[in-house]
Amino acid sequence: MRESGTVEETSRPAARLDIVIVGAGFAGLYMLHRARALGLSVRVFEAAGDVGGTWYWNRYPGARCDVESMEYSYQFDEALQQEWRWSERFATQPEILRYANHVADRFDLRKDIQFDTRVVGATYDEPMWRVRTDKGEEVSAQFLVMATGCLSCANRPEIKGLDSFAGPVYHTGEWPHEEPDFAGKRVGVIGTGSSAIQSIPILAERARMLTVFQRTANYTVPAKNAPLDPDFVARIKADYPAFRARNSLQINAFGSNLPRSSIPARELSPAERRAALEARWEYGGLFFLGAFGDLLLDQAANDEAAEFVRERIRGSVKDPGVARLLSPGQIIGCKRLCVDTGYYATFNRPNVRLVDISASGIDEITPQGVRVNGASHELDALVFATGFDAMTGTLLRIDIRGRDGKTLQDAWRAGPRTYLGLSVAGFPNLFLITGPGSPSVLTNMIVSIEQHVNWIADCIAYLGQHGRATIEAQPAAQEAWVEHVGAVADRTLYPMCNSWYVGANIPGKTRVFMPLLGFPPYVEKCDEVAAKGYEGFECR
Ligand code: N01
Repeated sequence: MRESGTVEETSRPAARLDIVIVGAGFAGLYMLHRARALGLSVRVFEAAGDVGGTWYWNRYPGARCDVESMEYSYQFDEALQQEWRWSERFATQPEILRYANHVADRFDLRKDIQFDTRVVGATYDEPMWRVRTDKGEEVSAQFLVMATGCLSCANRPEIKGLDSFAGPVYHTGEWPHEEPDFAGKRVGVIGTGSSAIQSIPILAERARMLTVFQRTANYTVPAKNAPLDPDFVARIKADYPAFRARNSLQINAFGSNLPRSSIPARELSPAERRAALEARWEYGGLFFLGAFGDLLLDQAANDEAAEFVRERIRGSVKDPGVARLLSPGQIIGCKRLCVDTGYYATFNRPNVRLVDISASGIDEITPQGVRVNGASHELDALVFATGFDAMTGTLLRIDIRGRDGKTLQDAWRAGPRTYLGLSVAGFPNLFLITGPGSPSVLTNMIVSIEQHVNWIADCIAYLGQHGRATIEAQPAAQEAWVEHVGAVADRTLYPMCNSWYVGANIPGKTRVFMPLLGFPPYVEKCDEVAAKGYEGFECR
């Protein structure tokens, strides 16, 4: 692991490179590994002080993954997947960060990573990209790969008086390395998404008083987390590739241990529907959404699952008024489903208070606390669990300019437009890893990352073998792809609520359903495009 605050001695190549990679999370680390194997000169720029991406920043209390740990890891190296040992069914943030560090050490990746350096701009100056950093440095590279993550631009809502607050203010997505001491403190949490739902039960144990400001109640299902059973691990490790292959055939690229049911709710009796929901609730985790084949396609099927969760909330929360406020009304699963340990029961604690801001919002933040509907809530510390400008935020805050100086901001004014979520017309040799228009956030991210990195590495190798210097998406192929992504989403209930999938959490953001549903057909399409000599791309 890297000593914090130091810059590794590197075998830094000259400022003219084959490839620049932005980000040293799981995407950047593997892209670096593949680029090296191709013999390319490469540098990774990373804004953080070390590797890990989302798991470096999101170190709030209770942070853990909602994809099972036996699946949330790389599969490109059999020895790596055999030797690493996870301790729990759902891994904690510190354990996942240790894994990222292990990978960086094992493959000697750090020597090509420049930490504490943010890329602020990149301009295509044919045939090279000129990449600028916040340290005033400029390098040029033939290829530019954005491994910047989908949830890496913290959403800090503008609330009147925020700067006046006398105590410390935290954001779950940029949590300090030194754990804040909340003992004896009155702590406020704004937001009730996944980050809040994981951290609230722990903050409630640490703080004297915890006040939760809720704009929209969210559905969450119990994780049923537990130490990993050694026999279960041994069975998977006996043929890890087969387990990976089964998972990659799932719509979300995970969960073959309990696949999504293919039977629509209407073909089941009421007792069978109830039994399916109960079994999945007991199993724990995101599997709940797989209870019916049409849970995210049919309103009636969805209503039944939603009502099942509301019943569980009424069963857990003693105060009926609080239970009512915690009960969501929207489609279940159309905002990302949350996975928790003890969330609803936390509201039975005498030191936890729920404040409904759905109608009034927050009036203002004062030096002493938060005012809602004229009532003051006095606080010593404030936690923003307000999420991210998802999928596009991190890319658009970098000044990326393609052919003829056209900015990415301009190209995406009406929402992100990509071909395969990998490439943007007018931006030659720019690759996005898990970009909008790819399955990304609707899948096991590490599986999607590996698929993208493999595709990009193969593409770069192909260009070299065929004496081509550039690849660029054709505008017509891109338009057809954007239409396809929208059409797939429109067949489901997904676009119907105000989720970050459609950008609804960011005022003024164009409403577009950004990820593509369905991992297996997507992989098939990417493979077909490559097999046809990069169909839909211009290679010169
Ligand atoms: O963010 P969110 P998150 N005033 O956007 C509220 C992944 N993740 O960091 O719903 C008041 O989900 C907002 O309210 P509303 C996962 O993909 C995974 O929790 O917009 N409130 C909402 O309640 C997840 O989906 C894991 O009305 C405001 C909350 O803040 C994604 O990251 C763990 C507000 C934001 O919820 C993001 O999760 C954590 C305002 N101005 C995260 N603005 C796991 O693997 C926003 N809110 C388990």
